[in-house]
Amino acid sequence: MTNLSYAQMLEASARFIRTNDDFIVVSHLNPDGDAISSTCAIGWLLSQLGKRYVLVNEDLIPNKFGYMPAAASILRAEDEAYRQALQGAIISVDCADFSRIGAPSQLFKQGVPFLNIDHHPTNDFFGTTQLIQPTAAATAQILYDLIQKFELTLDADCANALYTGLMTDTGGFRYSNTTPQVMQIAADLLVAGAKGAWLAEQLLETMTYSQMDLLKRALNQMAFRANHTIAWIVISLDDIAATNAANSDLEGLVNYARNVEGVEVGLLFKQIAENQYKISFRSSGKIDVAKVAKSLGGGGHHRASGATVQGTLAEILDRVFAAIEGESN
Ligand SMILES: [Mn+2]
Repeated sequence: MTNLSYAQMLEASARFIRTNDDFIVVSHLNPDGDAISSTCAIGWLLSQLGKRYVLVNEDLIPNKFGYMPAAASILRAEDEAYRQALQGAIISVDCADFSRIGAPSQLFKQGVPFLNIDHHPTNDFFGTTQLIQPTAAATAQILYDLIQKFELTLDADCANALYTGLMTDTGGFRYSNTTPQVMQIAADLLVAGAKGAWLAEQLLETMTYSQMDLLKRALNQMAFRANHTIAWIVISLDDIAATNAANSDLEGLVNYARNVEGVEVGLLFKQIAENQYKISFRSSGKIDVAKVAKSLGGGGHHRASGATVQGTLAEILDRVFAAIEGESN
């Protein structure tokens, strides 16, 4: 933990970037729009400052993010270029805890300077320098503030990246985290050249065939309990194989459960192994699903969280519903 104010953390982070020359930038596995755009935005900042850096992620970057030029340069942990860059200072973006970095972290050297930039309230302040702002809608919002510490002019590439993170983490500027400040930053990014309508079409409207196929299966077997206040969807390994769905094709699926009238918690159970499920929680606000997820070994935000749980589906359903009921009392 740190007692620094947000302004002091921004100052310390700017100093961290100025005083190091070589960087490794990482984000969480199964990266979403905010993770990828934040990685790209840090890359943009470091390139503007003439620093040496590599961007790396455990997973492949979905093609739909290819409009961010830096996305193509994001390495995998097994890439030689990554192994050669391992002396650098580390910057992690959008990771609530160290384990979320996944495979790239296994090669980190002990004792290197480590800047942890994130907006998850469950962030455990790993690293040597922290820039944590739980009231920020997205890590991209924090990066916008950080970039202001340098005398740089935003260009369209950086604006598109930051806008991507803001737009995706606010559900298209609809969630309660869409503050006046978020809209002011978004307006500034549009002025700087972000293609707002195109990004919304590309990231929020367009569906892949696999995504639609999977959605048909998901809706067919959506189930309810507790007077229709809880709705859930199970996606099995068979569903994923039959529809040839990528991780990114499951994005947003949980919202169909949450969006049903009267539902307080929507859940998605995604099978990842015979007896292992990744659970996504979405709350309409009454129930703090960050606490529910944390009680199951996961984490996240008040209205959106996740956990990975071992057991048979029947056992897991029992545990999860008990945890939700415990939180709603
Ligand atoms: Mn985020």
